[in-house]
Amino acid sequence: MAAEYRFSFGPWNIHEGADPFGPAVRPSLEFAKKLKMYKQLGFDGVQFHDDDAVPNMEHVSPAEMQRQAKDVKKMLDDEGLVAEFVAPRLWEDPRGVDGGFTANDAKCRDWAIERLKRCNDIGNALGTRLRVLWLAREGTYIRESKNAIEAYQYLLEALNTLLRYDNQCEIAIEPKPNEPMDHAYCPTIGHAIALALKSIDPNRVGGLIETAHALLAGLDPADEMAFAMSIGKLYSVHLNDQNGLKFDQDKSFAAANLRTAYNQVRVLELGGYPETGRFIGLDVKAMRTQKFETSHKHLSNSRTIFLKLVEKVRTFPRDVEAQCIADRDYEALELAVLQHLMGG
Ligand code: GLO
Ligand code: MG
Repeated sequence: MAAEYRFSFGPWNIHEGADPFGPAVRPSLEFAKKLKMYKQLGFDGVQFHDDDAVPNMEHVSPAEMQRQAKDVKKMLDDEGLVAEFVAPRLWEDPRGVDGGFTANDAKCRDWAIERLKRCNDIGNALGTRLRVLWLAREGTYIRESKNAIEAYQYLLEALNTLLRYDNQCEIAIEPKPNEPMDHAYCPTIGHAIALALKSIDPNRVGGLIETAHALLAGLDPADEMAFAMSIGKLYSVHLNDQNGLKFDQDKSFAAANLRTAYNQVRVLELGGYPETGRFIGLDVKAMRTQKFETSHKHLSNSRTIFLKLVEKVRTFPRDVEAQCIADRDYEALELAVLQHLMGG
């Protein structure tokens, strides 16, 4: 019996539809109501920003923060859900305006490290060891504004500080090449893993690969995943899709390119990802035009298509594949893949 995939998403994936050019178009759904939808949609894991769990974390004592996080853990337990990870949301605070870990202002760097520690404590209260670092504003709008060599050293120091602070936590770096910054540090999984290997505990640092981010870097998401898996460092994924080089679209999985999606599933299957017990995370947005009542469909649709693609990978005729490879007839292999995807 093959291991089952487990799915997760973050509460921000059910959203009001605001974009940089216009306000919200749908009402908000309160957190408790979102939690109720997880199981119905086929999901077992919840991805968190630290302030998704404790919204006023910057303004309460450590004890109060723990208390509130424990309340959220109770809500998860009641719904039969688990927290997949917690990520420090450094990018919305005024002190993170110039990045946190790589800010030019030492006071802002200190704040970022403190916030990372508090994020970690929230993670423990929620019952997850995994921390995700999406390095949103760690980069520049203008290269001359920072010393990039120093910036990478600051990032490494942030990793090491967290590893020392909690000897059980695991860290997944989520690379992205741009947006909101013009140029972000750690644009690819290669950068993330180089830092991981240089850290004081390489066994506890890996990556989370998001489809759209790899595409924005001009790379193939399946190959990025393969690279991480080849050294046991794929700690999570953010599956979605992206229609070329434009803003980060977070479209439903496979919506723009079915073949690229198929290859991500194929590589997850080849690498035995479900056996690792790690989650298939989604990071998808509903289209802005979607009505409130159906503004969760992008989640269940992405999961449905993922599972259909698992079937496609598992039923691809291995004998045909082997023969094409033996004959070095890659045109025949290409046709076989396309026909298989098209159902015959
Ligand atoms: C944005 C990122 C973002 C992160 C999330 C978790 O481009 O994909 O959604 O995944 O904040 O850290
Ligand atoms: Mg993401």
